[in-house]
Formats: sequence, structure tokens, C-alpha cells
Amino acid sequence: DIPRAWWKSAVVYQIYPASFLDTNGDGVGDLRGVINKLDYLKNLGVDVIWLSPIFKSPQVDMGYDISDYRDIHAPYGTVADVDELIAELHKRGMKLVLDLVVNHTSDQHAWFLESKSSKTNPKRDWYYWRPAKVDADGNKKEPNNWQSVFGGSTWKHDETTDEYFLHYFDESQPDLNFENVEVRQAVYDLMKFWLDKGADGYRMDVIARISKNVAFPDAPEQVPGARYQDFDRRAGPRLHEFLQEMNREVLSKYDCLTVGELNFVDPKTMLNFVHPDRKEIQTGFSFDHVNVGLKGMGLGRHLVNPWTLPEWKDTITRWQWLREAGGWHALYLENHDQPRSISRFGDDSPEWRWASGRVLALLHTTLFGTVYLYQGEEIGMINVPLDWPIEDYQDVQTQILVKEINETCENPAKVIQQLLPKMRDHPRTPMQWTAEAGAGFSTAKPWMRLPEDFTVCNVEAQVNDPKSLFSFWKSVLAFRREHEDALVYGSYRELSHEDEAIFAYVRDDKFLVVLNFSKNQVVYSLPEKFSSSKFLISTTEESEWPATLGDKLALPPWTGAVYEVS
Ligand code: TEU
Ligand code: CA
Repeated sequence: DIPRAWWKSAVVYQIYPASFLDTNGDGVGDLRGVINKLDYLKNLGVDVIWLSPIFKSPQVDMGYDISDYRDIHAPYGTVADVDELIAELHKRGMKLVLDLVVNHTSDQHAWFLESKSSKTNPKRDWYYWRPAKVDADGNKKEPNNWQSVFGGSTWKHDETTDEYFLHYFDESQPDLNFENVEVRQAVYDLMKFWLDKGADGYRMDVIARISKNVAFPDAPEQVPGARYQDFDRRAGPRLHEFLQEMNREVLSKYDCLTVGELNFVDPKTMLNFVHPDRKEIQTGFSFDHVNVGLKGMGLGRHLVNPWTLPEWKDTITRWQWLREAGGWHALYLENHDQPRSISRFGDDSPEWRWASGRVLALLHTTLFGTVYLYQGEEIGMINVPLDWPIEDYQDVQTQILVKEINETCENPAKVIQQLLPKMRDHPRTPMQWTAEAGAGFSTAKPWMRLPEDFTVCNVEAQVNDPKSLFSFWKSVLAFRREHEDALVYGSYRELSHEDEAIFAYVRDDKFLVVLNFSKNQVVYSLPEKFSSSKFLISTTEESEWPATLGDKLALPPWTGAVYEVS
């Protein structure tokens, strides 16, 4: 039997602080705004909040570029506000997860300023510095040909000492050198700083990248547009050693939740991080389901390609296997880097938006793993309209991509148009609280453009409406809690894998979940004998569903139901 734990049955809600709620009229969300909405979240059924980075930062990458790990980005508030937030959460039986961004710091962090000041500075070795590579003609070049995730070389020249430093992401995000034991100790210290204050865990940003192949060999053959990770997807040689040390020194001493962001990891490899015997971390975010249809690398990575339901089901079913293997899984359909789920996996046309949102909610809450919800997902926020001018997109990655396209593509406008549906700006628009001007998010001009859609999609309109998507989320989260043994911990078995419209599975041999992922009515022939199963819940009126299953089930467009197997 699987051991129970609070972090396994928890519902985690991710907050993007800049866009959650602005309480002091500067157009930027803040910690006071988070504190003010704790009752809202509690009412929804949230146990844990995960805050995207709140620390001091020049905000080139929205706080994923930290310049002081022990201070708060001033517009968000102060350390005292965090203390208050923790107290208010704990008072309600809720918990706080912080974002641990230690693969890199900001180039404004004191560590980096010292490191770059001279070759003999004691912190020189805290980052990766390398001299230029001199080619046959005596020309100076980057130390190798790796490309950064956002674009351009992964090395940046610094004039102070005429050397290059490594940055896997933006050039303002130099990578910390984990080979250096002082760096690791500094990371453990800052982790303890917040855990000792009462934080309950960490989401670990790009944690699989902290160990590098320090020989930094050239990529064998540069595919045009390929990025660093296209070449070297393998975890660095010391990754697991570092994570085990982090666990020994810090994590094992606290009752905390850990979830690593683990791009390009398959389920078997994931087990090396999350199996309890490994003593590393508890769970990881996988990317297969959000990368469905992904073809090509470089720019190609950002295009939305066609995909089929069987392909998508496969990316989900494959990961449910972690349960059998003794691991744990992290379930998510959205985060601050991904398009809105209704736009990506449902149908965001006015006709099907709410119905498909319910199908996704029922899926999300009946799979094995810890549930992660992203702000606005519970009210069905969708991608921004594709006719917004590019100036309304603010993300650093979008800006770098657009620049690259303008410089290299023959028909830049067309390529940019193809890229827009997957840009990271979609989930970052202000949270839509009310139908008033400013959407109840702010009385000032928000830091990022507010979609006009807030008049039809907002919390105020949904929270007391029993037929709203919000109310549906609330009821399925309660349903999951009520049947935790089966839905959180129980087995998973998929049915009719090849079906192009239906996603069906059985949890714990007890609950049959059938979902119609199409805008057509589908008559689903049950592949096994479920004929006396009893109706439990559905995405639409109960009267639309047979109380007892026969050998066929007619599903209206974009609907789903759960039956109790008997
Ligand atoms: O993201 C890591 C990452 O590689 C991708 O998810 C990235 O967003 C990709 O370019 C998507 O197109 C993490 C954070 O979630 C992201 O917000 C940060 O920008 C990044 O690390 C650097 O800290
Ligand atoms: Ca504010």
C-alpha cells in the first residue's frame, strides 16, 4: 500500500505575483493581494500556494533572475509581509511553497558583481568563466558553440576581465557553478532561511541543469536554430550527487514539499529523481503532455503543431506509470510558461469554452498525482486574442524570439503570427476578479495589458453561480478529496487508447471516468462489462446521463462523467 502524505493529496495553486492582485494602485500585484485572497482560495479547495519568485530582482525574466535571495522585490512587499502570509496560511491549515531559482542568479546579484570584478576575486569560481577560443585565423570566439534556451550564444563576453561567462537562459542570468562547494553551501543556507521562517517547500526551477559537462565540448554538428539543450539533453554528471547532498543537508530536516521542473525527462529517468529510495526530491513536472505535437527545435519548438487525442492520451497515461514504479507525479495543465489549457487542449470558442473547461477540470482531478492549478484556470481564462500587436507581449523570451525572426526570416510577420499561440505571455495577464474597469485587479494601468474578456470571465460572476466553471472546479476538488483513496492513491488503467474522441480510464477498479474531447456527440461502446455501474458526477446536468450504465454511453459534445463500478 502506498504511504499517505499531505503533499500527495494536496491541491497546489500557483500564483504569479505580478498578476494576481494589486492592492496599492501601482498596477503590479503584491503580497498583500495574496493575503487578501486566502479565503477565496480556501473556499475553492486549495491546500498549498506556490508563489512564482517574489525575491529582489531586476525583473528581466519576471523574477527568475534573483539579485537577493533573502529580500523581497519591493513592489511585492517586504519580508514582514511574507511572515504575515505564512502565519495567515498556517492559521487556515494551508501551506506555502516558494520558487527556488538557483541554476542561475541575476547579473545584479552581489555574488556575480564580485565574481566579475577580477580573475582573483574569491567568488570568481562561483560562476563559469572561460577565456575566448581562438580559431585558426587568430579570431577570438565564444568558448563553444552552445546556444542559450532563449536564443543566441550561451556565453557572454565581459570586458572587465576579457572572459566569457555561461548563461543557459538570458544573458542577464549567469549560471552558478555548483562544482564549487561554497556555492552549494550558500544555496543550502538560503533554502534553510525560508524553511526556518515557516515556508513548506520548494518548486525547483530548471533543477536538472545544475550540473554541467564542465569540459564544455562543442556540439558535434549545429542544427540551424538549435539550442543548447538540443545537443546535451543528458543530465550533468554530478546532478544526482548534488540533489542527494541537498536532501541530506536541507530537505530531510523539514517536512516539506519538493517539485522539480524537469524538462526533457522521461518517466524512467524521472524515477531516479522521485523514487523515495533515491532520497532526492518528491516529484517533478514533466513536459510530454504540454509538448504534444512538438516537432523540431529552435524556433520550431515554439510552433503549435497538429496533434491527435491518442497521442495526447499517451503522454498522460505513460506518466501515470510512476505510481506502479513507486514514484509520485505532479499533475498540471497550465503554468506561467504555457498557453492557457482551454486554448491549448480544449476549445476556446465562445460556444465550447466552458464545456471544454469542465472536461479538462474533470480530467485534472481524477488522475493519479498531486494537483497543480494555475491562477485563472479555475475561472476558464483563455489565451489573449491573436490580433494583439506584438508590443503588448512583454516576455523576455518573446522579445528575443521576435528580434531573431526579424533578423533572420524572409517573411517575419508570418512566422511571428505562427509563434504567438505558444508565447509565455498568455498565462501572465492580470487575474480577472470582477467586471469593473481594471477587472478588480488594479485601479491603475496594469503592468501588462488586460484582455477585454474580463467582462465575461471573472471571479465575481462565477463564485456564487452554481453553474459556473469555478463552482465545478470546487465540486470536483471536493469529490477528489472525498474519494482520496481511489482518486489520489488508487491504480490507473486506460481504456480504448485508440479512440479519437474519448478519453476513458478506471481508477482503483472503482471509478470509471469517460470524457468526450470533441464537439460531436459520441456513442461510446464500453470495451468491458461496466453495465451495472452507477452514475456519480458529470460535467452537465445529471438528467442527461443514465443512472445505470448499459453497454453503450452517449456523450454530448465536450462532456464527461464518472460512474462507480459495481
Ligand atoms: O523555465 C524553464 C524552461 O526552459 C522553459 O519552460 C521555458 O519557459 C521555455 O523557454 C518555454 O518556451 C523556467 C521558468 O519556469 C521560466 O519562467 C524561466 O524563464 C526559466 O526557467 C529561467 O529561470
Ligand atoms: Ca501593487
